This record gives sequence, C-alpha cells and structure tokens, in this order.
Amino acid sequence: MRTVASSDHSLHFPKGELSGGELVRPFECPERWDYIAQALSAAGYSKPETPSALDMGIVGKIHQQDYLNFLSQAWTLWEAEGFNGEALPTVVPARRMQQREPDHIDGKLGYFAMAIETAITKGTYQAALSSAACAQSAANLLNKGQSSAFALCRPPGHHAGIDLYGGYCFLNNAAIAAQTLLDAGAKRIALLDVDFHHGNGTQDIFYHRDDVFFLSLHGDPKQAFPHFLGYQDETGSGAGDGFTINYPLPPGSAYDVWSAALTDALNKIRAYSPDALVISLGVDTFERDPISFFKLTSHDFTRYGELLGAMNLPTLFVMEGGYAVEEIGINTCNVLNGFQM
Ligand code: SP5
Ligand code: ZN
Repeated sequence: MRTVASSDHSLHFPKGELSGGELVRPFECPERWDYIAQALSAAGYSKPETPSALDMGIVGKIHQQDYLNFLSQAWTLWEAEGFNGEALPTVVPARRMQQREPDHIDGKLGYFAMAIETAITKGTYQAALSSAACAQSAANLLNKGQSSAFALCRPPGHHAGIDLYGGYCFLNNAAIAAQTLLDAGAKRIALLDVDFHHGNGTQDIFYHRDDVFFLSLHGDPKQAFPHFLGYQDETGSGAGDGFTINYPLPPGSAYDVWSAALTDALNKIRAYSPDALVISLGVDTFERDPISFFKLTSHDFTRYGELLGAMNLPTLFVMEGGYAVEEIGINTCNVLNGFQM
C-alpha cells in the first residue's frame, strides 16, 4: 500500500489546549505523526510520498469561501491585535444570537468554531492545507488505479464542517478526498468513520447528498465529544435522506459491541455498492486512549482491518485521531496490515 505524508504537519504545534479548565499540552501533538511514520517504516511500507499541491477548486466544493478566507487570515488578524497567546475563541453565536461574521478576530473565531479547545497559530493554515493535500494525493493514487492508499494526515479533519473548525480539525481531509474521487468519475463513495468521536464535520458536509454515504461509529454524544451531533435519528435530509447512519455506542464498549456495529455498517455499505471506500481512521478507540472510552485492544485493530479488506473495494485510509501516542503507530499499522491479509 502506498502512503502519503507531509513534513508541514510540524508547522502546527500549539502550546495549549483548553481541557478541564486548564491550558494543557495538546493531545493532538506532532509526535503522533512521528510514531505513525516510524511504525510504517518498521512494518516495511515504502517511504511516504510527498503530496502534490492542493486543488483549491475541489476544496471549494467542501468548504465555504468565507470560512477559507477566515482560516487564511486568522493568525495575521490575531497577531495584529497584539495578543500574547495563541488564537482561541471566547464568545460563540449561541441560540437566538446573530449568525453574522464579525470584523474583529475575537468574533470571527467564535463564529467559525464548533469547539473552543483548539488553538490557531502561525503555521496552522499551512499545515492544514498540506494535510488536505495528503488526502487528495492519496485519493489520486486510487484514481490512477491503486487499490488502496494511506494518507498520514495531521492535523486531522473529520470535525471540520462546511464552515466550522474545532476538535483539532480545520479542513475536512476525508471529505476533500471523497470529492477528489467523485470529480475523477466515481459515482458513489462510502465514507466510514471509525474514529472514537462522531465525524460531525463530514456529516455536515454530506448531509443533503446521496453521492457520499456517511456512516460513523462513535461514543454516544450524550457522553462524548462533540456532544451536539451523532445521534441515531440523524439519517440525512432531502436527496441525502437515508445516506447518513450513526452508531452511538456506550462507555466501556469493547470489540464485541463495536464490531457488531461495524458489521452492520459494512453490510449497508455492500448494499450501496460504492465505487470506493474512504475510511476516517482514528485509533482513539484504543483501550488506553487518554480522552476516549472504548476498549479496543491493539489486536482488535488487526481484526477489523481484515473485515475492511474483505469488502474488496478500492479503499483510502485517512488518518484522524488517536492520542495514546506511543501506541498510535502500532494500532494504525495493525489496521493497514489486517486490511492487506
Ligand atoms: C480528531 C479528534 O479525535 N478530535 C477529538 C477532539 C476532542 N477534543 C475535546 C476532548 C474533550 C475530552 N475530555 C475528556 C478528558 C478526559 N481526561
Ligand atoms: Zn477522535
């Protein structure tokens, strides 16, 4: 399996994440990328390829232009205010307030945020562009006939909506990859999100569409981030009616419960008969993940990789979360190795 990665990921390394009322060292840290790259190399995968420049025309079919303008300017506007810290929102347009983009950066940050733990820094936008480029270049490997590919994206993407950032995400890498497959002639894409957290951004982007069938297995939003999307009764709307499926699962779910949901999802994907499968691959379902509550073992990642491989579909893996840093490489590689068994 060919892999794509960019060293630009290291341009995004905020010092702080708002967690438990403190600014802590972010769970989503640069070493995550190093551990995955190391594990790939140790497992005999060839050196990751550098992505081609991102096609912004395709990005413009996923994200709104006002949002892209915001991301590109946020740090400059923040710096111009003379603030000492990293760019974090403080005020959000809650119920019955105006949904209008303000001029001041304090207002813009809250307007475009879906969560406020995530800091924007000087290199954040460039890192996000290069991360999306990895997903897009990996999609283009499938377009050129590869049966699978892995995009080592960092920062991750699945919480980024049409015009929303947060949850460590800025551009929706998996959605950009799906659009890249569609623009090259695919008619139907299945996008399966196995990150511990609900892929609210991906759901938002494709909610009204029937050309991307979105399925997500995740911690029940009553108990888990992002808390405000990912319920079972969200099933798509308009042309997209029936093309979103959510599997919210309770705290403590181990492989028996989790894999039963996966099997149901895979059966529904088979019935849809997609041209390709995109996997939003988060390994924060791991039993020792510091911010999640599922109980998958390292071996379980191999087991479900095999189930994905048995689908016999062109498959693109897009890296999302996973915060047990020392085990992130092994767990990620286990999915890819299981897939190729
Ligand atoms: C891509 C991805 O996995 N994003 C996850 C973002 C989660 N951010 C907030 C998590 C808050 C969880 N708090 C639990 C703390 C337990 N020590
Ligand atoms: Zn996650």
